[in-house]
Amino acid sequence: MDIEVKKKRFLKGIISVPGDKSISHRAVMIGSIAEGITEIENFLLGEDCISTINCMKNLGVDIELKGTNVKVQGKGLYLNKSEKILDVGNSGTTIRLLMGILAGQKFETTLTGDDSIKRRPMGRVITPLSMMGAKIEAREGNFAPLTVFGNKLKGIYYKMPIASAQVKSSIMLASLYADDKTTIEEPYPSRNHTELMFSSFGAKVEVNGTKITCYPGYKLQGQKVIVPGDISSAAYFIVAATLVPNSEVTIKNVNVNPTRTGIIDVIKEMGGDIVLTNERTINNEKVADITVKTSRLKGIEIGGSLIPRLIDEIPVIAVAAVFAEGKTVIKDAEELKVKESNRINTITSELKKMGAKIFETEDGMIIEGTGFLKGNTVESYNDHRIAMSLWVAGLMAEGETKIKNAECVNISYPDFYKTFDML
Ligand code: SPQ
Repeated sequence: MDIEVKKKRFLKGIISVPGDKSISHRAVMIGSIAEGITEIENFLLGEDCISTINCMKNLGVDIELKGTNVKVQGKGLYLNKSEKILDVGNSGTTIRLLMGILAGQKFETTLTGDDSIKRRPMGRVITPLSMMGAKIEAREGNFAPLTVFGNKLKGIYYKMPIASAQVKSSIMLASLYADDKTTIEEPYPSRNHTELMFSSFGAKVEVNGTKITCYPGYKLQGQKVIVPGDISSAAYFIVAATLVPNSEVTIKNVNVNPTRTGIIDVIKEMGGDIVLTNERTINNEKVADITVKTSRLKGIEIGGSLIPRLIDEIPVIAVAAVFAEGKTVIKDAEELKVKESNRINTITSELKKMGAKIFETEDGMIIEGTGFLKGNTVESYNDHRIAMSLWVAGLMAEGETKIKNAECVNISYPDFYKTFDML
């Protein structure tokens, strides 16, 4: 499906965005290996999270989905062998976290996914899980399809070469099956939803700076989980309301976990007007309403420990940078090359087609703020974050912008275009 978007004169309204993708995945997986019932409210009905539900069902877990409510009948740590090859679709979170659970099972499981998943590196999870005692056979040792042979696991100390919540979470899940404690050290803190959910389900986790220690032997007990709105989805409204003239948009009930709020810090540092109200804590996660008004932006430098806090928002930050005064430099973001698409390359090439002065670097991009884009036909590369970023670019471009393969937003935000049209 192709979609067309035109320049907007203003955006006004109060909206909410769907449930957080990272938390939705984790609630189903952790609920599945807990004891008793886990009830999830405001679950994200995106294709990625549905892939997680389907995989867990194939592993013998009873899961009922009614609207955005999910009821998981926990099986405890040990699941049933799947009769089928598990298909994770487009979801990196599903395959990498699931590998951690499967490493400790008493059977083997084969996992595969779509063309994008088959290109994404799995060695980063295979290495620590193998150190724990799992046997994993993967195409070229690094790619799906892959088979995880469950085994008795041992606790390890693992220093992660990259900050990745998926690698950390995969090891944490495997640690539940280990004979002793496991400590993981990250170069910078990545999103900590697994740590917070482990604690609320009764697992023992200690966090000391960038070191996380998990202890086996604690019973996980099913919980009620209310999933807050996804800040990665809110990011498109934050940037659009900042850029489009005469705008004021409030996004209600957004997860503002400090490991995810890099987008707010960056847009504020660029000169954006963002106010958080109604701040509260639900299921250990911070939640707030976010109000954004049109502002003039200036270019800044983004790198270091900020990167894991806004990794998925970098394509839409690049759009903001086009309309900022001066130069924006994004560095230390090589991880973008191994997402659903090579996001350094894809956002750069498509914004260039719209007339942006944006240049690819080894670990990020440089954007000269020209304050101008012209509509053109652009490609999503079947990457939901690229499609949504290009939509925001289209709201600011002269003329019409046509986004090809725009239905990929279904991965994380099926009502994305509809919600924008409401404003
Ligand atoms: O699940 P997937 O496909 O990896 O999704 C993405 C996204 O843009 O939605 C990345 F492509 O988000 C990741 C994120 O980049 C979700 C995630 C998580 O839930 O733990 C962590 C980040 O990945 P990583 O590799 O830095 O751990």
